[in-house]
Amino acid sequence: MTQPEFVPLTDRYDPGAPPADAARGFYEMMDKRRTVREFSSRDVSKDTIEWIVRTASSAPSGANKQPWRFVCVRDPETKRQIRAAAEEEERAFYERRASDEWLKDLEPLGTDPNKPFLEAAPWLIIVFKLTRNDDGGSVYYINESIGLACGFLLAAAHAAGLATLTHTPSPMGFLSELLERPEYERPFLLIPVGYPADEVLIPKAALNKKPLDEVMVVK
Ligand code: IYR
Repeated sequence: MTQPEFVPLTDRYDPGAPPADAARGFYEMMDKRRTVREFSSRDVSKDTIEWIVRTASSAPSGANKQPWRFVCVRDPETKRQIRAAAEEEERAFYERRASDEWLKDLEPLGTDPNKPFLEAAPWLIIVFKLTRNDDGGSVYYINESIGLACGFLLAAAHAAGLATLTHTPSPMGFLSELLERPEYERPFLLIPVGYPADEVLIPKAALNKKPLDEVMVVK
C-alpha cells in the first residue's frame, strides 16, 4: 500500500469577521436567491460561466472522484431543440403523468408545460452525473456528490448577481441524445443561468420558508 501524502493547510479562508457575523452575512446573501422563470436576453460571458463551473467542481465528492460534467449551452439552435423536447415531455407530465396531488402542489407556483426560459436564458447548464469515471474507474455517492456540486453552482451564480432555475424535465433522456453524451453520463439537472427579466414576478408561495425551529434540532 502506498503511503498517502499530506500537506499543510496553508491557504485558509479568512472571512475577516467573527463566524456568527460572517455566517449571517452569507445567509443574508443566499436568502435573497429566488428561482425565476423569466430571463432577460442580456448576455453573460463565457468567463463568468467558467468561474461558476469551477466553483461547482470544487465541491466535495465521494473519494474525490468528481462524478460530474457541466454541459454549458449558449448556441440558440441547441437551446431551441432542448426547449422543444422538454416541452413535449412536460406536456405529457401535466396531461397524464403527474398525480392529482402533484399538480395541486404545483398550482401555487404557476408552472405549466411552456418553457420559454429554455431559449430566453443566455446559458443552459445541463449537469450530468458520471456513473463511472472517464478512465473507467468507479465513482461513489454519486447523488450526494452531484447534489453538493449543484448547490455550489447555484450559490456561485447568485454571488455573481445571476439568477438560476432548477429545471427537471422528466424523463431527461432526450438531453443525452441532443447533447451527444456517452452512455455512462446521465442527465441530472438542467439549470438556466442569466439575468432575471426586468419586470420578473415570482410566486409568493416560494417565499414561504420553514422557520428555523422546524428544520433544526439541537441536542
Ligand atoms: N418538471 C415540471 C414540473 C415541476 C415539478 C416540480 I417538484 C417543481 O418544483 C416545479 C415544476 C416543470 O418544470 O414544470
